[in-house]
Amino acid sequence: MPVPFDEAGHGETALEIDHPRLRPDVGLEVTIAAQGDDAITAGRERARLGPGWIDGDDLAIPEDEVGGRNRWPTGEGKKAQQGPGPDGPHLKSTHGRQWYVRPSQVEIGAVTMVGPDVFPPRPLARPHRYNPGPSLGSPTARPSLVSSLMNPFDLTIRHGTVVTAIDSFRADVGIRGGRVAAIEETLPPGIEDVDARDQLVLPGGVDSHCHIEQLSSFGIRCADDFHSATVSAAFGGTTTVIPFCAQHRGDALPVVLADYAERARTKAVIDYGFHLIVANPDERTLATDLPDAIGQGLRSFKIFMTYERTMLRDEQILDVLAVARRHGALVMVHAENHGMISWLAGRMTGSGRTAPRYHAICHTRGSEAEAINRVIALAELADCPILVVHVSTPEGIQLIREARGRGLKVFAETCPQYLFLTARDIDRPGVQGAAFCCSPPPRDEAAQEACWQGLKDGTLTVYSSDHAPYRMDAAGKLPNGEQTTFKEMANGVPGLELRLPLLFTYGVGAGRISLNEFVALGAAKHAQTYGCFPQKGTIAVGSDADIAIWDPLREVRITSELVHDNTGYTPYEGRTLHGWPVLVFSRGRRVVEDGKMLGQPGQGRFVARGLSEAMRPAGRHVSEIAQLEAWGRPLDG
Ligand code: DUC
Ligand code: ZN
Ligand code: ZN
Repeated sequence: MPVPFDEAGHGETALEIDHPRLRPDVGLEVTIAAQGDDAITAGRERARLGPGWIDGDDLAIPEDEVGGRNRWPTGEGKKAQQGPGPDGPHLKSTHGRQWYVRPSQVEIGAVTMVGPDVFPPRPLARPHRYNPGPSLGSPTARPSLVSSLMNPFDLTIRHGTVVTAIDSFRADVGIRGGRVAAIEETLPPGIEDVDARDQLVLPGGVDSHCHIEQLSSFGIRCADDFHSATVSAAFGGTTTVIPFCAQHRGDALPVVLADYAERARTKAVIDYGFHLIVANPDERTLATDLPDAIGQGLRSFKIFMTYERTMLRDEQILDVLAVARRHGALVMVHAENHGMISWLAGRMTGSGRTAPRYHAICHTRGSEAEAINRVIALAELADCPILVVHVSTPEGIQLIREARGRGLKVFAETCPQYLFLTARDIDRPGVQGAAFCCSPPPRDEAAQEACWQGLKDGTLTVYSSDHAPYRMDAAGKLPNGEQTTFKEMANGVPGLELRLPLLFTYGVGAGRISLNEFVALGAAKHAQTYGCFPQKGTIAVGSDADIAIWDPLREVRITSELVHDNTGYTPYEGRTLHGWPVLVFSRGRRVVEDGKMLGQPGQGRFVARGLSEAMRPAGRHVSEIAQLEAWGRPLDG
């Protein structure tokens, strides 16, 4: 049934259905595709029916907020009304979802009745209750008995649309002792109340790939310390970061770990975990230090297949994979073929081609694809899950898709720079392009599209910033000023703060992903994959009250002055974003409000992570290893 839209793109798609099976506890699932000038949004929408009439205003988007470029409705944007029409049960559902251009037509497809099990009775809170157990530490500032009798909650967030990775619903959220204590349609007042009407109540973002206060193998310290980086993250709606403790050749892991732990402890304003960069997999590291670190809740290692000073040989990669498999950790892989890159770089610099744009030439797509292919084979041999970080190419994504299709546990990540930048950004006069140099480099529009597709179909598991902050000066990317060659430039771009707002605008706002996918890619899947779900990454009873309240209509023009990291620039300068986190809580404490930082250095806590499903080996041996088992002489036997 085509539904016309008026010229201005304003209007409502009204769907009226009479159905003999309509009951108050039965839902309705409708397939919808909207066609517009240059955009299509398609999806299945579910209208939830309560007894009698649902208050239209509650679920509705005001008419003037629907349609129009760069405008989108709040929440799922459904109106659903049900009531006893003149001829018996009658449903009217008005749909207004996430179109950002003016749709000329909306096609209503299949209409299916779905049973009460799909829409459990109110309260709408998902039945996510978990016992945090002793490892999560004791909650902060428990209210006294008297105050908890008078005010059951320290804080109640009211009237908002709560969005998790799988669900969106109207609810009040009650917070006590730093955790979510109740999610109900209506809750009693807290000691504090926040009105989130017309706003989205989202889990704080989890950024599982960022470099903070990290010492590079060339001895350059990142521009951000744990204070500036976590402040910047919080302003962008992120409440948990997982940066790296970087071991260099010759470093003993416990010393490295203690150093980063101390730096973070006194400065972080939001919670943090750590991955380990393993560049020195000697016997002690493998036998003692990595297992010990896992025991302390550092359940992920990053290894490099390139860079002279950090890359591991295939045998070393297998050693690390074997430890991860045995003790339960996830191995993150920087997959680029070192030989291909350095051979090309030699040719370039040898002939005076040293400008930033040659960085993008040297890091060919093939070098990413070769390394991904190889590390998948290594992971298959070791029967150990891996996560390929910062994937940038269609070829790499396809290899990961195929590996997953074969049942291998190969997870992957992409980052803002591969969705929103291209190699053309690097191609600027002089050394200006250095601001956009990261490894792998941004590619082209086709690669961007492949990354979107990978996020959409689940080939790419998480969306992280890979915040690698360096200033555009001699202390950062330009050690030799204007004469700096692309080989001497520190690799990386800032992104902690804008990661989520960019995805909101170009993902949710553009109709590429749903709000639930936004939460999944920006928060939930990070926590699930890296072993801190549902403490982090969702809004559920028992979860840490890490919550970002987003104003979906807030328009923000990006400038370097607006962003709070220490690089002094942003690759996204001049863009206008739509949708912004306006109030951010970390374990129930306000950290960002009205553009002000309220968090204190040192209030962030270390998050010890546990075993996740992603870390469990698939339990599939290549035929030769299976043969060893059949002979009763397993690999380690
Ligand atoms: N790899 C990263 O993960 N970040 C910055 C640079 C790099 O090579
Ligand atoms: Zn890397
Ligand atoms: Zn990185």
